[in-house]
Amino acid sequence: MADSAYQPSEQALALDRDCTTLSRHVLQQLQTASPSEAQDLAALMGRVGLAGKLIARRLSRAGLMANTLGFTGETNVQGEEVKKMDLYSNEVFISVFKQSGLVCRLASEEMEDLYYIPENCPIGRYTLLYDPIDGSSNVDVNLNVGSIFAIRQQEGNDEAQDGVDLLQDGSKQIAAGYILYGPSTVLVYSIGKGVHSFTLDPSLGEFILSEENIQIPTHGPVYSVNEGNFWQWEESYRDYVRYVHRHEGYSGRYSGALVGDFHRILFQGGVFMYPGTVKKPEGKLRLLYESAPLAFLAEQAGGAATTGTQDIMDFMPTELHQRTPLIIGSTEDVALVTSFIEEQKRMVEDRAAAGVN
Ligand code: P6P
Repeated sequence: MADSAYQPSEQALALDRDCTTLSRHVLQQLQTASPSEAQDLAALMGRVGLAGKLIARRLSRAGLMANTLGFTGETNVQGEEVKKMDLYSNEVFISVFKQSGLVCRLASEEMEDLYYIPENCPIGRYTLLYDPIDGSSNVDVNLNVGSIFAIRQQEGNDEAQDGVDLLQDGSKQIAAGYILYGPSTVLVYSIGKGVHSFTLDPSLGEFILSEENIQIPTHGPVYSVNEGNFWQWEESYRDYVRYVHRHEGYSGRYSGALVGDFHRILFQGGVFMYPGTVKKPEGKLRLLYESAPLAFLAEQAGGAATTGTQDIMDFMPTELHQRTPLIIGSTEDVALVTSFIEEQKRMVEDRAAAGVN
């Protein structure tokens, strides 16, 4: 009888996929790593998934629950009005990672200082940096929001509790990703071995693998920027927007939530940018828990991320809530934006050389 190799049925393949949970996927990628490192990262990613499920559950019923929509009346370290979902989501991450046993410190957009979990610190060598709800102004109008996270190894014992070891470039991130709360809840992450997405199956209560090794197209039609700031930008950014206005094949898409805008570009290509403005010359977005995690993903997916003059992944922060301008997405589209920046720089240098002010 011919030796017919076993051909799994469609059903068997579907079941295999349903069994590829987040923690399982991390372990599969870390087969050559030390068992303890693999187990730690699998556990940490499982915890990120739990935080996402808790936040998704609250968001799905936000309009029906007291104390969920609207503002708390407080202002955070960013000088922004705190929304009730910001506070709730921040507390979700604190509770979830307290019980992780692995994370000693939390750095959050919503907390001025580092949050220490003493019971974890003797053993826990990890720091979680996160924006618990990115784009929270969208919550009250039921539009997409996200959580952004990065995981770094603690270096030294941080006796002064000032987290100086966190003020390092993006290469120190050992994992990064985001959770997008949209029509479905999607978790996208990388541990430096490609970018992968998982979709929350509410009937299972599990994030199930939906896309592996995502690659950003080298060019795409989307440009994503708040054109309401047009007159606050440097001329080079205005020149770029004039270019896309005058050329076929570009579409403006801007949701007011970085995670959703980046997610679209991750799959369809294009560029997102938040340049410095007159009010915020250093930009609005925070490096350690917004731009750097997404830059990690972008580079893992074959894309690019820059401040306009320096790769985001190389930028050395001087403070925990460091802001930078952000241009991120397809390599060709990011390069087109930076070509206008370089052209402007050349013009200024030429005028200076000619003694023209
Ligand atoms: P603007 C949300 O507040 C956020 O941090 C990002 O999610 C988003 O891309 C940006 O700010 C929106 O800022 O100034 O365009 O409203």
